[in-house]
Amino acid sequence: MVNLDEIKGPEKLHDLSPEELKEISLQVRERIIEVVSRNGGHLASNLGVVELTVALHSVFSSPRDKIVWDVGHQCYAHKLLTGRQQEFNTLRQYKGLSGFPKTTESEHDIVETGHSSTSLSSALGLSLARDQKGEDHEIIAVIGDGALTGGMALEALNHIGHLQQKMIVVLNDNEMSISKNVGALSNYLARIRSEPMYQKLRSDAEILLKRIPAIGNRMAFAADRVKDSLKYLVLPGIFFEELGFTYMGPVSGHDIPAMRQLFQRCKRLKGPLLIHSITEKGKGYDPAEKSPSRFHGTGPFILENGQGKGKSGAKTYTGAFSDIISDLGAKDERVVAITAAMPDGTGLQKFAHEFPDRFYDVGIAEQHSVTMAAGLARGGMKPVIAIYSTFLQRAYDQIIHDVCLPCLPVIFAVDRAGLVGADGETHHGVFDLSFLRHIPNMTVLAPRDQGEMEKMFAWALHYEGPVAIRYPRGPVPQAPFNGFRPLVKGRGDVLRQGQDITILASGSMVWDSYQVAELLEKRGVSAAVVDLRFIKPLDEELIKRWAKKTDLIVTVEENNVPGGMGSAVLELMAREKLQKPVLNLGLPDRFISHGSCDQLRRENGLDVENMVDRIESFWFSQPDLEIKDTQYENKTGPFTRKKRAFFFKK
Ligand SMILES: Cc1ncc(C[n+]2csc(CCOP(=O)(O)OP(=O)(O)O)c2C)c(N)n1
Repeated sequence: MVNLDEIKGPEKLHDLSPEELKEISLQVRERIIEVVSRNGGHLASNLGVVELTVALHSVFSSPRDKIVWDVGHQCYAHKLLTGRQQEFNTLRQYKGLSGFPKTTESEHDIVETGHSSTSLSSALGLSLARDQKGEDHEIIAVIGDGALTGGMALEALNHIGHLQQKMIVVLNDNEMSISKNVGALSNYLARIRSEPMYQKLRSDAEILLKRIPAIGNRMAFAADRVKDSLKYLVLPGIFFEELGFTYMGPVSGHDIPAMRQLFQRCKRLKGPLLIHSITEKGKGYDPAEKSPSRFHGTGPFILENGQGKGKSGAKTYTGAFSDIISDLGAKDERVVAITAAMPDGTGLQKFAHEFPDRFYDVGIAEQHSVTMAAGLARGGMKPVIAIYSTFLQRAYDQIIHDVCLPCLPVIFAVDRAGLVGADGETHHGVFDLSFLRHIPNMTVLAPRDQGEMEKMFAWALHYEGPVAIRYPRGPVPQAPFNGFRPLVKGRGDVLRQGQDITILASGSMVWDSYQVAELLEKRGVSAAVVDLRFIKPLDEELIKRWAKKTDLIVTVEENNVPGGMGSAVLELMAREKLQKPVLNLGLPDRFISHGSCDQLRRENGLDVENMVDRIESFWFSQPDLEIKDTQYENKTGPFTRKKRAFFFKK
């Protein structure tokens, strides 16, 4: 019997019989279910493309022929068939295989991906390069119906059709994005899939053509290329045909022989080709077939019943946002909520349920969502866009041009801001402070705990301008103590007094910084902790005061250091000629791979222990440091203590 472990490369599939290919599919599916049950991952999407992947690799010759996976979250079968079975159990683990295609991992991974709707543009570029160089391999892009809702995919379709470039697009249509797919295009695909009229008309037309003596078969084949003929008015896929593609399908993506036949046929055809493949998300694992959204991206689960393992049950930032936005929606009828295909992930499901008329899922269309929000704000509504930090990157120009320039009151609920863990470099939300804080009119905040988060959203609702509130993945701290200053624009909050060092922290790093200060105290270093609350505008007076009062400034943020909050503090200190050393703690100027958030924090020196060490060694490494008796005063009166202090040579 054929064995997956003997498939050392995809070329091995070329020699297998249909039965053996089926057998391999079963083994691939089993391996995926087993490993994802332990490591977590994009289970449902991967189970849906097992046969499709086997069929692709059994016809095409990767890496000579290039297969580009859109988003890339469905590449597990591809990994298993391209010589990575042995390491597959390390999937998504620290230093293990990535959950997405990675060119550094294999020559079969053609582009780095993680964000949606890029495959057609990448594939078009690759095919143009192929032709420029006079090569003759195939370029295949596999794109889901969800990813097809993204603007980039539609821009590429437009261009590919115009150029008439030879490439193959496999549309993997499972009716689902992460949740149910939305949009007019999605409705159109559903009609092709389900309306017996379309199916019947297609087969009638083909039978008719075949009946014409002698040339029948040839003509049925050639008809795929015939444009503007009457039959295209009634056949499925007319939308793609009109854009210049040769449409083939719909075909079951689980039918390996049928898929193989179409792929073989593609090799003989010219111009852009689109194969409409119908698949079932979660195929072959009952719990995932029943709940494809829940198993789109899952943590570890019990194999036998699909139940999640090891969830702490603690309330997350997303969970807190979900309640907050629903409360705000109940209080103010102008509040509308927007998601780009992520109602579950962003916590908007509750709002959608309670206020269906004020909820918009725009599909994977981040750019559109932001400009649409600007329109809603202009029209007098209070739009709240809930979006992951990494996907907001898509809408940078829309934020500047459509929201900030006219200073419209759009609220950005920027989720997953910080490290996200196993999804790795394409998904960490570590740039938003850098790409938001320099935009005029923008206000940027980060809550340290649930109470602060509530205050910030309530404040943003009444603010007449764009506001971004960023918060990370994971549990939201409940404030260990209360009673700090109310939220005032551009004002920070001093949480702990100290004499030697001032730690300026934001959002998810505030309570960790507090712990750092407590540990430093034990080592004889007295540190104040300030929650800046506003990354923009900064509390300049407060920073100036503390820079004068203490001898070292430490900034702590879960964002890349370049351009982030620490940079903002440095700009201020340079402008004000505040000559104090500054240590910027945050993420370094490189892409951070996958692993658990704790592992990645440790790797980057952002866990509490590492931060204590880094601050202490920075403190002691200062050449201008001297130890001197210093006068202090507390409630019991003045006292003297030895203080490590900086002196500045004039
Ligand atoms: C720009 C961007 N926005 C959002 C996401 C989150 N996301 C990952 S997969 C996915 C759904 C993709 O649906 P589809 O292409 O149909 O693939 P399926 O999982 O159904 O196979 C979404 C919204 C993303 N990866 N990139």
